[in-house]
Amino acid sequence: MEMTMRWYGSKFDTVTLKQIRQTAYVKGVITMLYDKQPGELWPQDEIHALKTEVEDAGLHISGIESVNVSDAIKTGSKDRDKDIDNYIKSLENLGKEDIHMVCYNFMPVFDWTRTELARRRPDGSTVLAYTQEAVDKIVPEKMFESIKGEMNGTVMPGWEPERMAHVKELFEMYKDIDENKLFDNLVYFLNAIMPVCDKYDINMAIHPDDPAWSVFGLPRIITDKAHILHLMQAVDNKHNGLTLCTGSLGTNLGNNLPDIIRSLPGRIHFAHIRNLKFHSPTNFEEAAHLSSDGTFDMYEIVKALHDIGFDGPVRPDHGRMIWDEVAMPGYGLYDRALGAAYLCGLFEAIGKADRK
Ligand code: DNO
Repeated sequence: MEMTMRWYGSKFDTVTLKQIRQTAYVKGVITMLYDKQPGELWPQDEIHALKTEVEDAGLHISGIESVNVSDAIKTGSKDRDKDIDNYIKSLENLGKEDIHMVCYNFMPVFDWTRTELARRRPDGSTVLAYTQEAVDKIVPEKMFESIKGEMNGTVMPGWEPERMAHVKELFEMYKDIDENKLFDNLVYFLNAIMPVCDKYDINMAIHPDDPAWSVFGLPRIITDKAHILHLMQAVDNKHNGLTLCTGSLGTNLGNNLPDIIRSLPGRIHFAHIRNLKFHSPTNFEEAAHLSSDGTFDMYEIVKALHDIGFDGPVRPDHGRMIWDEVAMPGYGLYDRALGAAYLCGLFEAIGKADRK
């Protein structure tokens, strides 16, 4: 595995490449052209400029998160083929720049959903949190308004104001889309892009739905082992793989994370590792990475990744906001750096114990 950190680009991130570079065990960043809208073409010169900036700081690009998929592709509406053409060209441009891993999601309207961005924990740190009760009380159009004030002035991925201004129309687009249609549209999309992925050896890593169940009545299809295996079989190409996101799949306490990992040898291309603390099955908050602070056994998760020979990029996912840092919720430097150190320790210990 390779330890990485997500970086949104110098225009958007409070964390600098220099700080990431000095986090000794992090050699790569997961980044993106953050101002591109879903469906927009990623020009090669812009990718090249981003790559040069990262490499000038002594790091490299380990993968992209995300090249976002447009709602036309997700709903299969009339602009889908145009948007898929742009997606293919964007992948080609990434391949030409020697970038071989792309994370994306197929969640309708909202990307990940949280109801609080700064829940205070007993130690005074703040974290992202979710309660189903809060979602059930709110109309979807008000969702963005309700969390906007806690974004610390940043633009959060999946919650771009440009998209959120059209939430009503977005919901309208999905009114006839059920799980089966959404799944078919995903398969159509993957079949269309597999040739360019084969040509440039690009691993596509779908991000699970977060939380791993339907919100606001919208269909969700990447929620558990059965759905993931179904997708792997429907497009049986090694470039069609998963982002193993413990914090997303783990929202459903019925999901056995080590078992999901062990069922996917060769198909996990990227790992997001973080912990959650549950107060009830539908009320949880993000915790520090270590096992004892939350619900998941991080040793078992890392051990399963090690045992299947996972060798892709890993990133410590959302961190708590600690030490008075002001940053994009979940994406401050301090707690993610602590998380990366802890995860590197687990990977090193498990790897060495295995060789003895
Ligand atoms: C949130 C992230 C997601 C993720 C996308 C992948 O912090 O994990 O926004 O990047 O779902 O496309």
